Amino acid sequence: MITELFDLSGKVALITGGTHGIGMAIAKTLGAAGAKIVVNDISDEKLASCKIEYKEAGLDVYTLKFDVTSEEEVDTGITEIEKNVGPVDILVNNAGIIKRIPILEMAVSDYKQVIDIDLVAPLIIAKRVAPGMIKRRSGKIINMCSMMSVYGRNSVSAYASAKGGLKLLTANMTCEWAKYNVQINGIGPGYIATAQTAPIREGNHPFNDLVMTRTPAGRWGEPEDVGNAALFLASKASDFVNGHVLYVDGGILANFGYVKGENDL
Ligand code: NAP
Ligand code: GCO
Repeated sequence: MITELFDLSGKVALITGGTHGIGMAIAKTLGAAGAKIVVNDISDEKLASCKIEYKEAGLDVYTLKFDVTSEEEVDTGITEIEKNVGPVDILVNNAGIIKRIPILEMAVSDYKQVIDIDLVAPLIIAKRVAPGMIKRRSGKIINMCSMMSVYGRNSVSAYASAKGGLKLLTANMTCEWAKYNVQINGIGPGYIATAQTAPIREGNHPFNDLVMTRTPAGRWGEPEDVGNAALFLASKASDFVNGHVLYVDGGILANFGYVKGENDL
């Protein structure tokens, strides 16, 4: 049956930063496909409140607090997951931050914090779970990249540096681990309506016009759009897809832009 391709029954999926936003959408989608869901965050409050939302979606999730940048906390967290839920079959490195600061105004410490969370943390967690995947000759790793893995723009230098690096870290994980039947891919969302983009989306922010003009689909993406792509990369349907970044962007990367007008030139 074609649906068996997307059946995640019996699989354990860890989604970092899964208490809201894109991470929650991914977790809900993978849970609906049968996976046992584990979400992490650094906020006790968000870990507690998300359980209610997941329950309303018919999902019992295992929640775990750890800072994805801490090797010690990651090791302790994964050990707890392996003991209480099972070995991690699907890792979604979703947790991430952005700081919108022009380069000359940005403290190097700000740059390093974004790199630590958005680029080094996916490495830390993948290094902890990949050995088990390699031993079992089965695993899926999904790194949350961005259209900023290939584009820059004013004020997001740290973020684009991290997401660009994550695109190539995904490629290098593939070079070393694909031979063990581990598939490592990225997802590159375009502009998605979440808390992270609220500052440049809400209150008639002019950035809205830019997103509408540059996105051929003519809308902001929804977290569920990304969740659907994650289901493909977490399932048997993508067993020969490796080192790839799947852009979920409404066509923005395909579009140089156009002049608004009668002929949309
Ligand atoms: P979001 O609403 O800001 O959620 C980010 C999540 O990461 C939050 O749950 C946050 O926890 C968690 N997190 C941050 N630092 C952490 C740490 N040190 N340890 C553990 N968890 C941590 O962002 P989003 O829009 O859902 O985006 C999710 C991912 O998609 C990010 O990697 C982002 O870069 C990427 N992305 C987003 C867009 C977009 O348009 N929204 C586009 C492309 C890529 P707290 O809330 O407790 O801080
Ligand atoms: C920004 C946005 C973007 C999105 C996303 C686009 O300030 O330009 O936050 O960076 O988060 O990464 O794909």
